[in-house]
Amino acid sequence: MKCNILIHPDPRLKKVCAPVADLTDELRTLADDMLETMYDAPGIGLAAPQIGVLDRLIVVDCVKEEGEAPRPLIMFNPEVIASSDETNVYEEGCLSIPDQYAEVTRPKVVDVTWMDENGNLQQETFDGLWATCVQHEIDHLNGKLFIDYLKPLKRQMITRKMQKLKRERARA
Ligand code: K2U
Ligand code: ZN
Repeated sequence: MKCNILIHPDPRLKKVCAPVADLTDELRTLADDMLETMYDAPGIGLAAPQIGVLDRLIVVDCVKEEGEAPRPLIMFNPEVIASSDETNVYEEGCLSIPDQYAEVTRPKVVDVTWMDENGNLQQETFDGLWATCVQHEIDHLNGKLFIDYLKPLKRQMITRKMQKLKRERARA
C-alpha cells in the first residue's frame, strides 16, 4: 500500500527514531509499503520517519540503469561503522522537500551494518550513489535533513518555500 510522504517542516522529521527490537510481520509489511512508495515517487531511498513511523528502518534501491535488475535493500537499525576520509559532493534532493536540490559533501565510502528482513545481521561497503543515499537515509533516522548541511539563509529559503507549498496543498 502506498503511503503519504511527510513534507518539511514537520516535527516528526526532526525526531531521533527508536531502534527496532523485534522483527514483526507488521514491520516487514511496512518495509514493503515503503519500497512501493519509494518506487512510485520515484526515489532511490526512503526512511520510515518520512511516512510518519519513528522506527529505525530505511529502504534503498539505487540501481538506475534501465534493464539492470533492481536491488531493493530493507535495512533495520542501519549503522555506519566506518567511513572514508575521502569525500564526494552530490546534488541531493529529498522526497520530503520536493523540487529543492543542493550540493552536499559526504564521505565517499561507508561500511554499514544492519539487520535484514529475515533478522540476519548484514555488513556491506557502499560507495558512489549508494553511499550518498544510505547516509542520506540514516540521517533521516537521526532527525537530520540534507538542508541541515546548508548555510542558514539557504535553509530558511527552502523551508519558507515548503511552508508555502503546504499552505497551497491544504487549500487544494
Ligand atoms: O530520502 C529521500 O528523500 C529519498 C531521496 C534519497 C536521495 C537523495 C539524494 C541523493 C541520494 C538519495 C530521493 O530518492 S530523492 C530523488 C533522487 C533520485 C535519484 C537520484 C537522487 C535523488
Ligand atoms: Zn530525504
